[in-house]
Amino acid sequence: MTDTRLRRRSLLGLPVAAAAGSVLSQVAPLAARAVAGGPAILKPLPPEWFIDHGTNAEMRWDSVDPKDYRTPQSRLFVRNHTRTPIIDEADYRLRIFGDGLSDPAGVTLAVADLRRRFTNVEVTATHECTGNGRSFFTTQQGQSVSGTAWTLGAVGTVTWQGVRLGDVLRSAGLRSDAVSVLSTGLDPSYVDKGVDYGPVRRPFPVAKALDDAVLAWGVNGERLLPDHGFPLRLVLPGWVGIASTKWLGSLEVSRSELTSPWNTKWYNVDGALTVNPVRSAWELPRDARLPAARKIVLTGRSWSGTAPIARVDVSTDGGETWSAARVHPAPQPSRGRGWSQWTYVWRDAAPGPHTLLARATDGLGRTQPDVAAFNPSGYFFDAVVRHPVTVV
Ligand SMILES: Nc1nc2c(c(=O)[nH]1)N[C@H]1C(S)=C(S)[C@@H](COP(=O)(O)O)O[C@H]1N2
Ligand SMILES: [Mo]
Repeated sequence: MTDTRLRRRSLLGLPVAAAAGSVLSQVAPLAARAVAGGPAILKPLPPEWFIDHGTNAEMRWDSVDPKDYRTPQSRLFVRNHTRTPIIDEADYRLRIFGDGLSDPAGVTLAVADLRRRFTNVEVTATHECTGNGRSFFTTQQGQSVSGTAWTLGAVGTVTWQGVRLGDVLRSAGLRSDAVSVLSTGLDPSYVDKGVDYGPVRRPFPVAKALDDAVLAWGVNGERLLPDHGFPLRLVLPGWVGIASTKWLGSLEVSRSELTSPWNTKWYNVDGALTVNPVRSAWELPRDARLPAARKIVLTGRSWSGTAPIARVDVSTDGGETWSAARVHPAPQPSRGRGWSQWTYVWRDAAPGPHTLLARATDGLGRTQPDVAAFNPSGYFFDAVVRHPVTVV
């Protein structure tokens, strides 16, 4: 579907000149405007918390507080295809339409309607970009890939507040033969090498919508920040970050398979990517200098898109020998959607350089390989990362 802004406005059934008088009104979608000439990300990005990648910002693992299971929204990574739009909640409506509904004209809902009419739910889940770890294809495997050179910080774990998408679709008249839902964002169109691909949008199966998808207005008990999708975003727990459309403008429900470049051209390796792989990170800077001690307490986290982490094995000698880390019980049981924290006590470490490794295995036996499967876009780097440190 070619979802031009004009079409979106007319679908919403609201006047085109919503922001009459402003130059932005000619280019910005209804109820959304990017800050022309301003930063692509609006929240503060202190360098001790974030690595700046332009329109994207990566969480520094060495800034993670081992006492805090969840990632504060202020510290959550940001991945923007274009820039964060400012949306006025008073004007905002979510449009749900399509031939997968008993009345294809569908429904229009404000966030307040969702909050009032449907059971409010919370889901704690690890939220991660498909390209997390991408830079290691190059630095660890010598391969050249395109895209943001994330290390391992395009990930966080948060508790989302919202309503079940399944409840909303059923109340909107979901037909039993509906198969596909296409979510579309209200951010500016994505233009790459002179081609305008339209706004970020991605289809997913009705089965996922009915399983555990959430329409979220909150994170960790706060309202969503503009950068994370205010006033409403989609959340597909356990799935690749691109599946969780921010600034959700519409949901098209269809009796036939819908597609978009975001599941055919991008985020696709022999098929659209859906469930996140298993990965692990140390809560340390790269090249950390660790003061010599009889016991050095090391911490980290591991996560998987499908199941809770069952075990984590670590090596402090570049992979020669391995020991089990102590995996902490999850404080936020939520169908095992969140990450696991772990601790390893490193005894009698000799001064000098060392390479730390961590390999997690989830409850379905999925684990981390030594070498990640190459793909030119550098998705799903799930190999064990070699983490250099020096004991001083
Ligand atoms: N509308 C819209 N939704 C989007 C994106 C975007 O650019 N526009 N980026 C996607 C990608 S690739 C990721 S990884 C997550 C990032 O969510 P966050 O910025 O809230 O951490 O949002 C997804 N949803
Ligand atoms: Mo992403």
